[in-house]
Amino acid sequence: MASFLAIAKIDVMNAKREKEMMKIREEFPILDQKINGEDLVYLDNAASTQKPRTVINAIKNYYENDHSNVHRGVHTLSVRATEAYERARQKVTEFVNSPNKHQIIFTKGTTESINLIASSVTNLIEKNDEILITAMEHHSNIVPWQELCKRTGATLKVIPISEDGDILMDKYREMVTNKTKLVSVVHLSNTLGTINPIEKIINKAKSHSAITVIDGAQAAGHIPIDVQKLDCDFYLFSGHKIYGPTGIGVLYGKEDILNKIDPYQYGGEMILKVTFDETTYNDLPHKFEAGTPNIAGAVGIGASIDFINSLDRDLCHKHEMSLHDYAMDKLERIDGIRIIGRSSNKSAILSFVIDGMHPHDIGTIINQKGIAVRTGHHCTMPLMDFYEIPGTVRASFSIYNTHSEIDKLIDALKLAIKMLKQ
Ligand code: C6P
Repeated sequence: MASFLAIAKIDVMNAKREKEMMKIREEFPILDQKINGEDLVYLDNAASTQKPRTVINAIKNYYENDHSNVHRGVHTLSVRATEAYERARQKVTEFVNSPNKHQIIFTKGTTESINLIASSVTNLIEKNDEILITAMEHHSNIVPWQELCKRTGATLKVIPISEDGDILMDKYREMVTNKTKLVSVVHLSNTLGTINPIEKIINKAKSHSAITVIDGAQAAGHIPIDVQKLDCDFYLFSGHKIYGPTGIGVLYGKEDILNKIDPYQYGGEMILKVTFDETTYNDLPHKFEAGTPNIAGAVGIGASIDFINSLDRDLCHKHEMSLHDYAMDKLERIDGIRIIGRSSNKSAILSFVIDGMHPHDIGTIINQKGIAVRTGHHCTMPLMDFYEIPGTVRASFSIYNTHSEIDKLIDALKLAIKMLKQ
C-alpha cells in the first residue's frame, strides 16, 4: 500500500496540474452553467467533447466574413472560402503526418469514413475472402462490413477479447491467413477505454497483404497520430470528438489504394469531364468529395487542431489519467460495482455496472445532480452480449474536468444507489 507521504505527494502534483488545466477550462463557455439547479459536470466526452471559444469563433468568423462555395467561383469570397477549406486540410495533414494533403478526405464523420471505405473497396473483395474486426467494435465498424460481405460473399470474422477487454493477439495471429483481405480495428475502444496494439495488428495484417483500417474516433483527440509510422492503409476520425464541430470527419488513405478504389458518391466536384456517354473522375481528394462540402465544419476542425497543438499534450494526458485513476479508486469502494474494461493500457474512459440497477435509471438520477454521463450499449451491442449486460454507465474524462467533479459523481452515484434500493 502507498505510504501517506507518497499519497500526499501525488495529491500535490495533481492539484498543481489541475490549476494549469483550469486555465484551459475557461476557454469552454458551455461548462459554466447549471443543470437542474446544479453546476454542470460534463463527463460524456467520449460521445462528444465540448468546444473552445477559438473553434466557435472560427466558425462564426467564417460565416460572417468568408462564406461562399468552394472550388467553383473566381470571385473573392469563393477564393477565400476555398483557401480556408484547403488550409484546414493542410492542418489535418500535419496533424496525422500524412505525406501530402490530397490523401486527406473530408467526410461527415467516422461513420461516413468507414462507409466510404466499405463501399469503395467492393471491387477489391471477392467471395471466400475474409474481413477481420474485433469483438469491441462500434456498430459503425461492424455494420458496413456486414453489408460488404452480403454484397461480395466474403466472410466477417471477429477477433475475440479477454474479460479485461484486451484483444487476444495470439488468436488474432492465427486468424490472419491468405484469405484475409481487410482488417478493421478500433484504436481506442469507446466502451472499454482499451488502447489497442494497432502497430502489431497492422504489421501482421500487412504480412498477408491485407488492407488495414483504423477507427481513430476516440484516439485522435488523445493520442498523437502518425499515419506514416503506423503504415495503415486508412485512418479515420470525427471532428466533434477532438473539440471540433459535428458533421465533419476525416479519412486518411494511402495514395495507391485511394487511386485504386471506386468513388463513394457521384456528382459535382468529383468529376474531371462529364458527357452523356461517359464521365472521368477528378484527382484526389476531390474524387471522394462529391457535392458542396461542410466548409464551416472544415474551418472548425482546423481550429480544433490549432487548439490541440496549443496544448501541452503530455500534461493533458496525465491530467485525464489522474481523473480516471481517482474515479476508479473511488468507484471500487462502492458495493456492487463492476468495472467493465480493465486493460493495463487504457485511456480515460470508465464504464461500470451496478448490481441490480439499470444504467439508464442511474444516468437519470445523477442528471438531477447536473452530471452528464452516457448510459446504454454505446453502440457496441455485441460487446454488451460478451459481458452479458444490457449496458453500462460510462464516465469519460477530458482536459477540463476536475477532481472535485469526480467527488460529485461519486456522491450522486451513492444517492442513486440509495434511491434505487428503496
Ligand atoms: N462513439 C460514443 O458515445 P461518429 O458518430 O461517426 O462521429 O463516430 C462513430 C464512432 C465510431 N467509432 C468509435 C470508436 C466511436 O466511439 C464512435 C462514436 C460515440 O461512444 C457515439 S455512439
